[in-house]
Amino acid sequence: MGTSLDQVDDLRSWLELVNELGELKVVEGAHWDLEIGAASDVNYRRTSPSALLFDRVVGYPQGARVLSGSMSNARRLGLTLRLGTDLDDRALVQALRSKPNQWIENAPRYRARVVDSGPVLENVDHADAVDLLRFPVPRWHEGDGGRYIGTGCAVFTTDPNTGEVNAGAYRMQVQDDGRAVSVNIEAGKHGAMHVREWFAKEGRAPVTASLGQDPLLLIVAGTEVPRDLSELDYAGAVLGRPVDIIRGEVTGLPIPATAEIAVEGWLYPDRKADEGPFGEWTGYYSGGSEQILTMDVERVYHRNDPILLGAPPGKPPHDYSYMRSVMKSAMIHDALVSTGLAGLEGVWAHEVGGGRQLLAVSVHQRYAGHARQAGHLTAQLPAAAYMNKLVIVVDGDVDPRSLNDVMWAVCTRTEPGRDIDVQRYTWGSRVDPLREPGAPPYNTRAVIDACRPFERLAGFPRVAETSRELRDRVLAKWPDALG
Ligand SMILES: Cc1cc2nc3c(=O)[nH]c(=O)nc-3n(C[C@H](O)[C@H](O)[C@H](O)COP(=O)(O)O)c2cc1C
Ligand SMILES: [Mn+2]
Repeated sequence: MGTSLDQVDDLRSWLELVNELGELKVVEGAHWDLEIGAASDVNYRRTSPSALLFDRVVGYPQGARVLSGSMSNARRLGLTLRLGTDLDDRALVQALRSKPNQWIENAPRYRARVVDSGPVLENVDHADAVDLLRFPVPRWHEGDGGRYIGTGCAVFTTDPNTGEVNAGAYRMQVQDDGRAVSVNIEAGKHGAMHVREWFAKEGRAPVTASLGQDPLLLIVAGTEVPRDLSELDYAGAVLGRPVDIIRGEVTGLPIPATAEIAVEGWLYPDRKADEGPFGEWTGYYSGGSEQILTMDVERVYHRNDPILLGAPPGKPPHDYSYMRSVMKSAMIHDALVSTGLAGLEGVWAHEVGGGRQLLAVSVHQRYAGHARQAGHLTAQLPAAAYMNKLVIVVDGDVDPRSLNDVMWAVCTRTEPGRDIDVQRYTWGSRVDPLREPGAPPYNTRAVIDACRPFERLAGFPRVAETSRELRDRVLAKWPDALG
């Protein structure tokens, strides 16, 4: 007993702490084919889901494990971000205020540290011995076209000119009976730019990927960190100490020294395989099946009894929708403050929109045009632009985190003929279920002004709700009936 937060330096110590806090459930005897995925999905829909650790997976030895739901509540997300072990929703959002900006600023002081060895080197398989299906790789959703070993993963690439390292969470499907793996990087993502630059310069692109690690590395890899910054250094800033890495034998690219499982190889422009369909974060099998860059795995590194970190998306809430909401909300809030926008009360990136499609921004209106400015700025912030669909601007008296209150504001303060602006040819995605097959991934988006008209602020009808004082008085009077 008694793992402390600053002792957490890999997935094992993370699991120990999470277990001590009563936040972990072990599930034995599940099948890799759909049962791990379905049990995980049922779990996400509970209030405050536990983390699930699958052991004794059918057909696999005890110890070969899969973890899901790692960060599906405030307490585990808060501890993963090293903010504390007892945070609830509100306290987590409070604790995160201005943190993303600080982490960006501090990252250069915590550059990843190269070490000679680490637990990930306990087992090293060379090309001819590679078999990714030696791990209990799930087929997560019923419509999936294969087994995905990379969901909660961090894929490492470099800039061929500067050597700058990027880490992105890009899904990886097992190919060729376990000898190869496809890496699905959407256009516009940093990893895609690196790969393109390597192809142009050297005709191939080196890649390493960690498939189980401290979930902090999944957060930083899966979140839009600015381009000129390595996510490893950003993670170092969160930790307050550098991340230890080893260098891959074949490519020299980084691998977290305490990773559970890692792979290494080269991508070639013409080495592709059929990938997908896969249940996406939009809640659809919307990407279909396409030819995707695939790497023949040169090395597999893994710890003894390795743990695969699963983070499958799907119809929200899904594995990382809560993490996405909290991180996006904090980063967009910070970015909006950085624009100099006045009167910002709060931002929330709602889970129903996968943390991207539906953003609510609350402002105290100071001048005519302020509300629209807040909305249009938000819709195009680098932290928010990808796949946004709706930005709803509400007054400072409306809680942006309450879908009920936000939609009440839309119902009562939006005049649709006047208050909905549409932006066209904006940054969409291949996985948008509305995209016509073959069409470029643009989308359109609406900025919904759900604020009282500025010129009517003073005279707008009063809200008919119980005041805080009166509420507290009746709560104190009848605690049993109302508390
Ligand atoms: C669990 C998880 C899975 C993801 N899967 C993909 C994916 O398959 N392809 C993709 O382009 N982005 C995916 N993303 C989103 C990217 O990881 C995210 O946009 C990240 O910012 C990319 O890193 P980059 O900004 O350095 O490119 C995923 C995110 C998470 C958290
Ligand atoms: Mn990046």
